[in-house]
Amino acid sequence: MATAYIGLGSNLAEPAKQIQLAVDAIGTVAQSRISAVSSLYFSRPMGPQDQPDYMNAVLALETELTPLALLDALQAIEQQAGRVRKGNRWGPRILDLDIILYDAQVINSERLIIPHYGMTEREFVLLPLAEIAPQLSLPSGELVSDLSKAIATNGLKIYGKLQLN
Ligand code: ATP
Ligand code: 87Y
Ligand code: MG
Ligand code: MG
Repeated sequence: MATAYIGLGSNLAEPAKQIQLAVDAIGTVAQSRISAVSSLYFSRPMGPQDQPDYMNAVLALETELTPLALLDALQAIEQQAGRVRKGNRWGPRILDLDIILYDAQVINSERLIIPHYGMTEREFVLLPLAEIAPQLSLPSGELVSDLSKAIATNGLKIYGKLQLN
């Protein structure tokens, strides 16, 4: 059994609702069980600014799926939510599910880079992750709580709670 940390993001079509629906859907993924879920966070868009504000969260998933099988399951949930990939990679989206960490594995393949390449610079990943796993270490040895204390909040705030059904 592995522990994967998944980042959730949405800035279209009632983002708070999309994040809760995604938590519900991840709860039905085969051979997997959600063991922790962060608060729901409001965040300002990072990268391209000409898009709506975001809702973000992070959850921990105990899973027997391989990293690629987990990516397939998460991409199916993105599709089911109605995500449409337009030309610009970092444009607005109804749902984004990224694998942040998968145990202490380091993966650099065409479809999958783990740890997620942006995790240490993104407050909307690090602060929710620190809420549920402050003592977690990255494969590099860095401690999540140390990284989260060093990052600017950029307006990130707790917006509400998510239900684990
Ligand atoms: P970013 O990756 O900067 O957060 P994004 O989430 O908007 O941007 P997507 O369009 O969701 O990017 O994904 C583009 C591709 O990234 C996917 O097709 C997937 O194969 C690849 N990818 C690589 N590493 C990961 C990962 N750790 N989690 C999810 N997707 C990944
Ligand atoms: N929340 C996000 O979930 C989010 N996600 C992104 C990509 O997955 C982007 C780009 C669109 N920004 C996001 N902002 C918030 N608040 C991330 C990015 C940051 C810096 C350089 C390039 C891309
Ligand atoms: Mg992303
Ligand atoms: Mg993504």
